Amino acid sequence: GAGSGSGTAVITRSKSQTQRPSMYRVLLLNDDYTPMEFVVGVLCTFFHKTLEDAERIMWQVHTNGVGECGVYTYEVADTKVTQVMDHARKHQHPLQCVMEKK
Ligand code: NFA
Repeated sequence: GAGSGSGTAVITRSKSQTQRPSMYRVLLLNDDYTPMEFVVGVLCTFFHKTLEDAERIMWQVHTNGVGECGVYTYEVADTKVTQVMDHARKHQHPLQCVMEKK
């Protein structure tokens, strides 16, 4: 380090003034039972997708097993996951919604 007597200098590189928040992907997972129309409704209602985008994302989840609903800050992503999981449970569908750090 740069303690007295070492004869070496420490050069510090300070971080930028402003910090952007970490972003989180909200994902839907495929299952064999949740109706396709229910998933499209979830995407329109909770993620404000157009019917066209909602249908595209639903088919992507159905085909690939997973698909992205949106990218949000932690608190917003966490709220969306809770809303979707509560909605699915209320309708007795096994739909799973999760978040992951980008
Ligand atoms: N795989 C479900 C079905 O065939 C549809 C579905 C799509 C479920 C996307 C969950 C997520 N009914």
